[in-house]
Formats: sequence, C-alpha cells, structure tokens
Amino acid sequence: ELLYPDRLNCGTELLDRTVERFGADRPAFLDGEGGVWSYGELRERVNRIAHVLTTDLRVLPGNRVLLRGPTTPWLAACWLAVMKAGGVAVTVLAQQRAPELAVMAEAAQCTHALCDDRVLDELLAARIPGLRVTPFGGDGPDDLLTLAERHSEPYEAVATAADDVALIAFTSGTTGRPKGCVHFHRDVLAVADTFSAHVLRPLPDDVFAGSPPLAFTFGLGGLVVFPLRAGASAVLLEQAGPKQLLAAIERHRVSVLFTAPTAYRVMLDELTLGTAPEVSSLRRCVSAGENLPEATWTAWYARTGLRLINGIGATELLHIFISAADGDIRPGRTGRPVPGWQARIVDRDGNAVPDGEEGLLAVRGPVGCRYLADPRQAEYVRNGWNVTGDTYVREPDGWFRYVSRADDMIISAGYNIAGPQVEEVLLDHPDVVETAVVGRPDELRGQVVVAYTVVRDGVPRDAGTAAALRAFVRARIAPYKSPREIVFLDALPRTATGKLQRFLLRNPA
Ligand code: 3SK
Repeated sequence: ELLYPDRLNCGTELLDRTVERFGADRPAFLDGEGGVWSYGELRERVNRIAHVLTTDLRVLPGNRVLLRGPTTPWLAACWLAVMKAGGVAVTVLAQQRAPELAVMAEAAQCTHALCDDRVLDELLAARIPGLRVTPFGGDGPDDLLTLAERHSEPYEAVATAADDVALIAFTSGTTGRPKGCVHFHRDVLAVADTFSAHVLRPLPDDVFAGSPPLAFTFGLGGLVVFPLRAGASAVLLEQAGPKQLLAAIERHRVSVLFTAPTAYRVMLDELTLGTAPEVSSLRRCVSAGENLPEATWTAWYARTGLRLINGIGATELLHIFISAADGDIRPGRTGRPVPGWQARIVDRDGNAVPDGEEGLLAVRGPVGCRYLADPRQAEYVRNGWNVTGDTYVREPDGWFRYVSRADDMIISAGYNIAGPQVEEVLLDHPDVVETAVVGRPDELRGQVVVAYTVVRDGVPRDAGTAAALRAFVRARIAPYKSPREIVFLDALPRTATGKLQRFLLRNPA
C-alpha cells in the first residue's frame, strides 16, 4: 500500500526532494536542440515562475491554470511551478483550436493561463471571459520569463494536502466529447510509485524520450513525473514523430522510450533502411495509448532484441495499470495488474465473468476516476470499480488479453467479431501499414465488416489488392470475420494524441 503524508506537494517531491537525493548538477531536461537543464537550473526556473504566479499574477491555491504549448522544458517548468504554487494545472494541446480551448477553460473554470508565445493567438482568439493570459518564451515586458527574472529568492511551496486537486486532464477519448478528469497530488506520485517503480524501475542515468504531449497523461508521466521521481533525465521534443524520435534516440542515447504502437511500426520501417539510426542505448520501450498488435511486438523484438512493454492506461486513472516487465512479458497479452492495482472482468451488470470468457475490464487502485461534473461518471465507476470500456479476457493464470474496445465489437449476422483481431491479421500482410476494422450498419446482417486500410507506397489501391487482402484474412481466421469491403485511405483519422477515431469510420458521413 502507498502511504503518503497528509501534507504533500507533488512539485516539491518531484523536484526539491530529487535534488536533495541526487544532487543539483545532474541533467533534468534536454530540449532536443542541444540545450541541457540541470536539476539545479530547473529548480531555480521553477521557483522564479512560482513567484510570478503567486506575487505578480495573484494565483491562489486551488486556482485552475491553463497551460498550453509544444513539449518544451519551459512548459514542464510551468507545470511544476503551478504544482508548487498550489494551483491546478489544466494542460491542453498546442494543436487545439479556439472553440475547443473555450470549452475546456470554461469547464475547468480556469482563471489564469500560461501559453507559449508561439501559439498565443489561438488562445486569445478564444476570448475566454475572466481568463488572465500570460505568454512565455516571447520577449515582451509582460512575458512570464521577463517577470521571472526579477525573482531570485527561494520559493516556499504551498503545503497542499495529499488529496488537494493537482491537475485536470481532458480526455476526448475516441468519441469526441471532452471529459475533465480530476487528479490529486498523491495520484501523481502514485503512478510513479506503481507502474514506473515496478515495471520500468528507472535509474538516475536513464534518459527518457517519447511522443505523447504533456497534455496527455501518458506523456506527463513518461516525460516528466517518472524521470524526475527517479533523478533521471528526459528529452522534451517539440516534434516527436517516429523519425524525430529515432534521431533523438541516437543523439541523446535514449534508454526509456514512450510511444504508441503505430509509431513503433513506422520506426521499424526506418530501421530496415541502410542508414538506420543507432538505437542500442534503448533498454525499455513502452507501448500504450492503443492496443499493441502482436505482429508489431514480434517485429520490434526481431529487429532490436527488446521486448516491448505493453500497457493499458487511461486519463481517468492517470497512467498504466496493467502491464508486464522484463522476461515476464508475453506477446499478444497486455500483462497483469501492476502492483497496487486490481483488475477483474465483469458483465454489463457488474457480475464477475469466469476466466477465459470475454467481458468488461474493471480496475481499482490508488487512483480513481473523478469526472468534472459529468453524468458519465456513473457509467465509468460502478460499485467502486472503474469500468474502462475495454473488452478483455482474464486467462486462468491471471494474464489479461485485450479483445477490443467494448464498442468496437462488430455484430454481423449473429456473429461477434472483434475488429482488432481482424486488424492483427491484416497487419501481418507485408503490404499493410495501418488498418482499422469497424462495423458498418447493414439491413441484412445488422453490421458488415469494413477494413479502412493504408498500404505501402507503390501498392495499387484497387480491387485486386482488396481481393488479395480478403483472401489473406480468410486463410487465417474464420471466413465470416473477413472484411466485406476494404477501403483504402492515405492515413487513418486520429485524435491529436494519436488515438484512432473509429467513430468517424463507423459513420463516415
Ligand atoms: O489513454 C491511454 O491510453 C493512456 C495510456 C497510458 C498512460 C496514460 C494514458 C492516458
């Protein structure tokens, strides 16, 4: 069990305690351009920003502060400063547009915003009533960093309670309607002290990097909370596509990588080229955000000798709660509950489902779902269990196997067909880069299976390729699961955090 004192500030724990334990000279953040922030420099900058928040901007403990910008050390420093000042960080994506920003700022009742100067216009265009916006990274007299230069004295962090709210993270999930998830100071440390401590077991010499933005709790954990908790360093990249990730791995000798399954697939293509970057520094590669196809796991292992760490997490629960480590990893399985977490499979009424049978994944642990005033709370939290909306099987030896999102199950002519199973097969075909298999309404069969597919450059997108792919599926799984139709696309529709938007494919109109 995780025991934290009643008074706990996660900013102080992640920064000041780490400096006390490991010293101020170690690198904390690298900006990908050659800039290095030591822990001492990070602490000094965070304290200056915290002073500005408290003194100049009059942020009070509990005030909600919107944070917006590309992934940079300055954005991470603002987040830590909000923690130390007792504020509530509401980090939003740099790509989000004015109407989306207005919805989130209003829902979270933000009073202040710190915004990277380069993406300021869109936030100002949202004209959010009562929001005091301060840019950072520009050179104006009211820029946060100009104001920060005036404060050199140490900053005494607000003595928040362990269960004071630290952050509100928005999830649009894969359905498009944003929900704000409220998390406490202790929750931030709990994900480091469960998933990171037991599965990653990072060392102070580790160098973290990854693609998820800090507004996605997958990125906040993997690029700020976990490295700082361990006294390690993180490369914070503004552009973190597969190619930039590979270049950063080579340049900074990255050892812990966080990204999504699709990025691993694209990186594999790059790694087969003659000029492939050097990735031998990697020792932990985490895949989450979506289901990891077994074909991707196997190909990554064959190319790098590394066993991908698969994990399922949720914004509602802050980070990963089922996973596996080291030699215990099994391809095609997500893993077992991370120490500190419990998981079971239930039916729609919440009754336990026997091992080996499909049902809804329900979990509980040190972090729980708390939506900001949203009736969907009652759907997510049932009898004290968080029901994630994923269909899973618990195997008799306690391993959890992903089947589909509960709403990804296709019911065609009375058959239940899990879209991800058909995707797994298609992804084994050498011409397929990405695919999403969904059910399309059909008068006769209820639904029919349709595979939206991206093929490699040069492969004809015609009836011949479609017929070959359908035959490939029929030869490997029950023929009723084979797609009735294959639709070729340039790219699959994804959210800004990289999650597939299946609802757009189900209802293309
Ligand atoms: O939403 C997710 O898929 C996720 C995965 C890992 C960690 C955190 C999150 C939110």
